Amino acid sequence: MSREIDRNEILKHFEISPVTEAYGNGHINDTYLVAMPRYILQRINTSIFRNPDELMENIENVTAFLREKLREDGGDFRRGTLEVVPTLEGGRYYRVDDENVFRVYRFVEGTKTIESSRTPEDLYEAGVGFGHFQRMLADFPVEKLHETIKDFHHTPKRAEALREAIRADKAGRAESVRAEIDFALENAAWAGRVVKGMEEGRIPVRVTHNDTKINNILFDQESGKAVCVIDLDTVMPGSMLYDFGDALRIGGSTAAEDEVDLGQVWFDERAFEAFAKGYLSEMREALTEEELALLPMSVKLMTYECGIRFLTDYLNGDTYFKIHREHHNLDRARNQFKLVTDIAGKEARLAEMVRG
Ligand code: ADP
Ligand code: GN1
Ligand code: MG
Repeated sequence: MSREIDRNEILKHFEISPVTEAYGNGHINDTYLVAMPRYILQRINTSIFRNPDELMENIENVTAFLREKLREDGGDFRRGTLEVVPTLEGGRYYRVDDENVFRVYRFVEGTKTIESSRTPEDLYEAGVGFGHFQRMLADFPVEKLHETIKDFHHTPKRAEALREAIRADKAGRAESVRAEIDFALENAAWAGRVVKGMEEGRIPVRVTHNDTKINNILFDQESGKAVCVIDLDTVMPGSMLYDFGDALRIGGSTAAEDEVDLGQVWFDERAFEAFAKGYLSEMREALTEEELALLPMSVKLMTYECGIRFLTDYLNGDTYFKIHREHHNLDRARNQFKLVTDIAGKEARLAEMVRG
């Protein structure tokens, strides 16, 4: 944050107030329960999401749609979707200045996120969660959605951005990462597969989440079931292959995204099997033959794409992803490329799992 912001001052601008109600059956005193719902306050990253109006319009539209769906289906409409809390003026965010734009969500109670050490059961549930999210949004009018980050998963354009970063070599690092650059460029040939399929109308354009890290699902603390898909900033028109592949990029790896000991970084076929089973329990009917056939490839594709994004950022001098140590982005890129190679060797087996 560029300057000190008093968060309590910010909160005064939102429609947040404790709710009281008469409580109990006492005969003497007047007793009230003060229900003080919890909230999440978030500063929107406006250097990445440059148009908060469009961003919040997307989120408002999608969450209102989901709430209605959940109500119709008898689902948990209170916890099953995010709920934007308006400002006193009825706005969807409060702006202090260009860098300090805040929003508030209702806190989804009784849930947890899973950051690491995922079991097959967790992955099955994550698959159900993301699959259900997509199924509920199947008839959302896709043309209503703004593209909050242009060409977010356009892998060939990501490869072009890498080439540009190599040419510019702003941080003077290109020579030291020749091997990674070679790997990235050698693999660029197949990376247009999904984008091309969409452009040619063979792969359907759907409403997709586009950032399906496992920690973007809230799971019920008691039952472990997926309750709510969060982090809706990148909900845009896209391919379901983006969401499927991206979830397993993280969920299917035996190590963290920035593990430097590559001997520990493998793609876990059982994780794929569990996630795919959950996802397909919601989505199998809706998918085309081509989408089904491309599920294994989508994991390799999204892992490759993320790898080249990390490498590009490294070459540009670490301006996009937050880093916590020197060469962090390079470590991440190497890690993702190791996974790409491992997934490639396992694709045939993964395809068998999809066929069931
Ligand atoms: P980022 O874009 O930085 O990943 P998220 O929107 O995913 O931000 O929020 C970060 C974390 O905050 C989530 O992983 C989750 O643990 C928690 N969180 C966000 N929104 C809610 C909510 N409405 N209720 C409960 N927890 C939430
Ligand atoms: C970012 O914000 P977060 O951590 O959920 C990125 C994703 C990448 C991911 C890599 C808007 O996700 O696309 O896959 O890092 N989000 C954006 O860990 O660029
Ligand atoms: Mg998140």
